[in-house]
Amino acid sequence: MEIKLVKKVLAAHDALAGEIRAELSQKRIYCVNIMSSPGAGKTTLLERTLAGLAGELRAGVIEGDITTTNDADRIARYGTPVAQINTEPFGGDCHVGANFVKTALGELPLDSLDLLIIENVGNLVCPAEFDLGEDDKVVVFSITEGEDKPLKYPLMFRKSSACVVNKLDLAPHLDVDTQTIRANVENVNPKIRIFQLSAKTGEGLDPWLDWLRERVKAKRG
Ligand SMILES: Nc1nc2c(ncn2[C@@H]2O[C@H](COP(=O)(O)OP(=O)(O)O)[C@@H](O)[C@H]2O)c(=O)[nH]1
Ligand SMILES: [Mg+2]
Repeated sequence: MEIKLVKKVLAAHDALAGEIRAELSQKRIYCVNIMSSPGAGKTTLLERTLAGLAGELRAGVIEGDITTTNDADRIARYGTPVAQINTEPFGGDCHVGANFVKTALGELPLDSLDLLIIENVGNLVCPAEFDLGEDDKVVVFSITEGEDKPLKYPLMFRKSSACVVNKLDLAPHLDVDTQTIRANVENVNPKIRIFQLSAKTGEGLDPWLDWLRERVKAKRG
């Protein structure tokens, strides 16, 4: 009985994700869902990305957090349309659900966007389980998290088209081997595209921006 109910809820969720995908496709908006542990650098990467693509691509952002509007406030400074989702009033979900995205879409000027970025709730497990109608999932992984985490939390890496290995500027101060991180990410997903960069300094950002430009262009047709 209980299992049937869970199946029904998940089917309803996936149907909603399908509606979102259809709506975004019809409007030719490329959508990327950015996921990571708390603090890996999603918002900092977004800030760099928005600055790097300013005047070139029209971006909108959906900010997912359990509570606070901190990240939406950071993004709004770039003049980017942003919709904040807080999950706390609805049980404090550890991920963004398709229902939240559907509501947030109503707050964004979709007819004037090329690119929609969803910053998911900080969590290395749950967000990977949900289809949001996005074109790509991307995992941000900070080199401070430990080389073995892609092996221990493989689902997010498996589901992602790209992995941004962040905080490269800290490498000289840490006992961490970035090649081992790379090998571990590729071990769980041999097809994943890996970008090594520092969202703080901007080092290594260009290949990531180029990848996004290509994806947006492909969606525009
Ligand atoms: N040294 C360093 N710190 C970073 C980098 N990217 C983000 N941070 C810092 O990490 C903390 C969390 O970043 P934030 O973007 O809020 O992470 P989020 O929780 O994933 O959105 C902040 O103090 C950032 O300044 C980076 O590339 N290098
Ligand atoms: Mg954030």
